[in-house]
Amino acid sequence: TKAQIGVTGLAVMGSNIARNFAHKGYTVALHNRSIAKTDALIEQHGSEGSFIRTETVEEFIAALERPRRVLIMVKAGAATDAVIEELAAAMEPGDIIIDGGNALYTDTIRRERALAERGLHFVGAGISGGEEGALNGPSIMPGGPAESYKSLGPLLESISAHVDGEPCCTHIGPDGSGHFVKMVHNGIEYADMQLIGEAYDLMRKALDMPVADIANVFREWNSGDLDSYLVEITAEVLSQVDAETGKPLVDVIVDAAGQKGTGRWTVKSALDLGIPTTGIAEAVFARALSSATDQRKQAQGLESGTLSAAPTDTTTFVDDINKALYASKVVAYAQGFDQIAAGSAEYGWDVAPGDLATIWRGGCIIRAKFLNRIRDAYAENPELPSLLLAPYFRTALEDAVDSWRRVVATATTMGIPVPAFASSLSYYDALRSERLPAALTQGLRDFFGAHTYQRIDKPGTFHTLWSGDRTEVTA
Ligand code: NBP
Repeated sequence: TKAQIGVTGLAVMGSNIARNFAHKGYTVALHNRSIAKTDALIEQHGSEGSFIRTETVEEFIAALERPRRVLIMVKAGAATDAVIEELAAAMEPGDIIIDGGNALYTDTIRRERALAERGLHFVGAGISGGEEGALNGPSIMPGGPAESYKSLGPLLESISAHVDGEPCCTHIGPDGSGHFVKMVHNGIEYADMQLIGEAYDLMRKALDMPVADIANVFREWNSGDLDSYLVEITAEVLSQVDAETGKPLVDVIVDAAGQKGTGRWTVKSALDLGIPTTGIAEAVFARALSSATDQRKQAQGLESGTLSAAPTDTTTFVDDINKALYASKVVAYAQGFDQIAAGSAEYGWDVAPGDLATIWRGGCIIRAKFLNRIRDAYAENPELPSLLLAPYFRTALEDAVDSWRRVVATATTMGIPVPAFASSLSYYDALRSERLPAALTQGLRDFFGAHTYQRIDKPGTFHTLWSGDRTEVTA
């Protein structure tokens, strides 16, 4: 028998996805650059399903039924290009190469073009869910030609997570769209984690709560509006006690956050598209600041000032933090969806935001109950100008706004950094402002650079003769 799918790159993600395919009844051809990983998989899990062990790319390709489908799960970047080149040389027109790694979407666009010229289909598929998701059901965001989804879709959907009977996998759009939305997904994940971190920090520093109590608060929140994987695992991490010192584990972990690049890519793309993805940007910068350990060390002892309006009631303030977290999270998602809409327009992808809300409900790291609300919002109005303006979220934000302001004000007087809470509140306030100081910015730009401005009371473009008699002329 031949295999319906081949997986090359059998590190943690690839081997778990290969097992997931096998568990669903598919015969899976296995390949890895070094044979050790292939053998380890066969030895430890060979009895879980039908696998074909292969050593060379030629053997691997020969083991597949046609059209061949090969999923690449190697380190993103140059390794992916090397593997694609080897596979493409051995494959035939009509065959499908799927890249399930965290590729940069512009690489995916380039690769699809090059492979299409050789008659091969290339599908850049964002896969989220980490190790556990890969094995038991990830959220899958495949781009590439619609035609290849016909043959590939059923396989991918069968291994994906399911929520209410629906797969967490759908065709996102052409070429790089799948990896683009996966990138923004990761950006939202950064924002989500930063907001959770700020909520935790406030409970610690403004309320002096023991870590174990904070863990309980998150556990409780996980049964309300904030019900989500990240809130759930926050309770787990905060409950962990270090065996060596007996302290909460979080107190012995170095407070410098790492990053692999998808958050940075999201912000770079947001800058290029001109979309104010401020929540994600604050989260990426907060990680960078946390890692500036030497600078931070030298800044120890800077005075915090004399203001300090500590909250008087713990229960009330914890509830305020809950609302601030929810509202800021809605802002982060609203901004992420704006970026996806802009990317979709820029590249002609026609991405349906409601589909994303649907497939992010399960399997992925940002899975959350509130994605049902986002899905409903786009079902009701696919042309929503902003997620914030969907009736449900509008009401939720208006209900939360006093709490949100109290949290940011308290943090500010106490000298507790809340970049993501504060910037999302400012975003909310800027968006709802009738007039912004951008009018002054335009005046300044016209003054020093003759960049011109428009008037609110008549059409046309104008310039003031700032260095002359200061009369206004039509530009
Ligand atoms: P890694 O990203 O650590 O990659 C290891 C794999 O790449 C091994 O199979 C290795 O082969 C292979 N490889 C490398 Br490195 N260079 C190669 C080359 N030049 N030619 C052929 N193969 C090469 O594995 P991972 O953590 O399982 O992630 C796989 C992909 O999935 C990545 O793109 C990652 O960004 C993405 N992803 C990861 C997660 C996660 O939670 N880890 C989640 C979602 C997506 P070898 O065994 O011979 O060294």
